[in-house]
Amino acid sequence: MSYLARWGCPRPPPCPGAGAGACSRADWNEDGVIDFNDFLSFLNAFNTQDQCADLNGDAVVDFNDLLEFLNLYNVNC
Ligand SMILES: [Ca+2]
Ligand SMILES: [Ca+2]
Repeated sequence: MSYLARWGCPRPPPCPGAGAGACSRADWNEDGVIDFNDFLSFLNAFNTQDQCADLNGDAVVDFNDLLEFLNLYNVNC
């Protein structure tokens, strides 16, 4: 499945946290460390309904994705 079909947005891949430097999807700024800056960056994407914030892949950005992020956030790199 293509990126566009998967995420339904014109933004090119990868989403934050999915790049080569990322240690987890929660490493939103891909600096190899999961910290509060990643949480703030994710919240920005979440608040703007950025499809990259759809972490559970159900095509909706909602509270379940925030919970999914918190699960990833609690896993140290
Ligand atoms: Ca980070
Ligand atoms: Ca979702």
